[in-house]
Amino acid sequence: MRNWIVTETPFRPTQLNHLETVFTIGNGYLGVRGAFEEGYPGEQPLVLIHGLFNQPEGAEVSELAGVPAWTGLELAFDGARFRLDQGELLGYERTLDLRSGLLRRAVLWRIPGQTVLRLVFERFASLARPHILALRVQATALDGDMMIEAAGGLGDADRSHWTDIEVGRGAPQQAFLQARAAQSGYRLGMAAHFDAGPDIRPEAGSRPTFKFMARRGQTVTLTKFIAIHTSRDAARPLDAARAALGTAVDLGYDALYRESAEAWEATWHASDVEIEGDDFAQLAIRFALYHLLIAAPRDDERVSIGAKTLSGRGYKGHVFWDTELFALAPLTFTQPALARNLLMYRYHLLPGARTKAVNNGFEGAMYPWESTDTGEETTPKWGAPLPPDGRRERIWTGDREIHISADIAYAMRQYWQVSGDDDFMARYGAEVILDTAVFWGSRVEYNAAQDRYEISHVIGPDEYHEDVNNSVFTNVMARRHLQTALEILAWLERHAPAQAGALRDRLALTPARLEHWRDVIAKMYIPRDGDLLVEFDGFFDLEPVDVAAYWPRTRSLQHIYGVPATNRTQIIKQADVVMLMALLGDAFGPPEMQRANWDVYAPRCDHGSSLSAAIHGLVAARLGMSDQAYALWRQAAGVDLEDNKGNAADGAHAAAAGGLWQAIVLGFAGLRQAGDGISLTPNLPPHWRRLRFRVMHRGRLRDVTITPDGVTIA
Ligand code: IFM
Repeated sequence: MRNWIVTETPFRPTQLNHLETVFTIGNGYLGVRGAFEEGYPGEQPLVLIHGLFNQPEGAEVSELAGVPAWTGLELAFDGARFRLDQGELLGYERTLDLRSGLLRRAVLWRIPGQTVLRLVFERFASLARPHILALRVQATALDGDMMIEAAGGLGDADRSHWTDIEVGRGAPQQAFLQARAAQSGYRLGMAAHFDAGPDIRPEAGSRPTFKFMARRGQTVTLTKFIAIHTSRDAARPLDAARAALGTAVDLGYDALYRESAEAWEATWHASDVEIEGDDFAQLAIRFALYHLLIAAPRDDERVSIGAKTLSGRGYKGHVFWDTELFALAPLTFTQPALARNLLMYRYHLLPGARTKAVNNGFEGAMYPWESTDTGEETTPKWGAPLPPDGRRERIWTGDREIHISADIAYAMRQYWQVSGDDDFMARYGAEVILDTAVFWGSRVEYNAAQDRYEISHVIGPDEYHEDVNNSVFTNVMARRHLQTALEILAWLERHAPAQAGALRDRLALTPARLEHWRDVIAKMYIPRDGDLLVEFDGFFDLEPVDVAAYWPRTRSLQHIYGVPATNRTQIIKQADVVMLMALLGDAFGPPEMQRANWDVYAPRCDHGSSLSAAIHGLVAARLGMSDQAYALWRQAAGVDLEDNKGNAADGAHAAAAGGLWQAIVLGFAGLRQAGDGISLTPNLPPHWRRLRFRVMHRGRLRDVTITPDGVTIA
């Protein structure tokens, strides 16, 4: 079991916020940060629900509106308030069982000057019933009788987002809350049931409260059930929450837990990765997959995974390319239904992408760099005030980081190839790919002097360079996107001619437009110097910096140099040409060409973003550099578990998590699609004795085992 369990022992009060992220529970509908029931100063308790965006008064962009943090409990024993910094902490262990989604904390505590008490806290978000959460505390007085006082309600609504807040009580053990998001209008309904067992009657008060004696050696159990609905999923959220709560209370804690654990079992059956010979790697990949699986919407195709999942306020819950190019692949290959949901999110938000194109003077659909529930561009234009003078940096990504449209097309094509889901492609994917191709056709600039197409004033994945011409990543991806669009249109004409005809009319896919695409494909400028791709025009004229000399460091080089100075150097923020290598694989070029590009670009990379290390690891593994690949993978694995970038408190990094899976399966195992099947070219880290994973390919579950002696696919 040990490689399924993330453990904190002893108590680490200096890491409260980091560990709140680590110990997040969730179920694809919501996420609950691992703040403690009793509450401590500096904690960031937070419950986020997919899609519940709101732009509060004075805010530049909308953000996920946290709902009341229902996990709070006031506990007192023999009159002493339970707190880990009071009394005597005799033992402490907090564990997250990734296999079943159960967060548990066992504490041995001496009431100040009195009885020793054993407390076990547990909580889970039901994977079987996404609107239900449960929490249980079991308290045992070990060496004397004790008086227990316990109060637990729903928590307060954040008034910067919520208005028309109404709270109340139903049955004596119950509480409810309803509210409306002031600007977006989403309505919220929450219902709570808190009990201390059938024989203990609640006290009078504004929330469920109990006061009773427990005998020495007796274990008492306090249980809290929560139900949550919003107007995104129910016409009358509070009624729906109350009904769901009633069912949950009737079922009881144990049955709810069992059905949730069974749902987890089925999920892991498809998605687990087993590694023998490396306990850390084993735990780390499961931890990464757990965070992806609790973030991936299950029943809702109008939401997507934010860069920091539902486990923190980082990036305000906004959705980036992190989803399509990093987090999605593990789902595409192991949970295709969840991958489809995420791609449908982009389909549903096509109107927003069309508006962005029009607003920028282009045709077709241009996806926003940061996306919420509307599909509009929601990248803030200005960063947070910086010390010492409160200066704010202009954020250009929303204006210039346009490769996202090609990234979405890439992900849709990959999903289609892996799943064989023709229905998705014919009814939804084709429209997205074709209308974004229309965008590229209008965005490219024809350079008559050189008889070539160029794309100026963009930002590539390397965001340290904020206004470049001919980002090779962008140009190659745009060209590939246009090729995909032509392929898909041809396929659609054969497969669903009526659909093809309708799209041709609706998107104005005239012969002249298609001819223009062919011309762009033939004449797209790809900056290169022989085999070496040039990251963007003039990249090698910039100041070279020996990135390796700045090691060890805890800050990015941009932080050390400052933004404008970094812009003038060859320091690369994250995988850019190397990202292209990861995406294109053999299509990037022959192995010597890949190696030549790696040798130039990998040493220049600062890994200033959490997205970077795993992708470098993937490419290094494919190139046969397994030690280097493992070191990079290990770095990526520490982003959330070890907080090695210092920002895990803001939420788990979805992209790093997805990158870890990709590096293992597409890198170390060397999985490729070959014709209608899959092929493997393993290059495992030398100390891995066995790697096993499953992939769903064209509706068939393949069970892959790799050892130093060979590969089996069952
Ligand atoms: O999308 C990324 C970007 O590539 C680097 N900065 C953080 C964003 C969100 O994770």
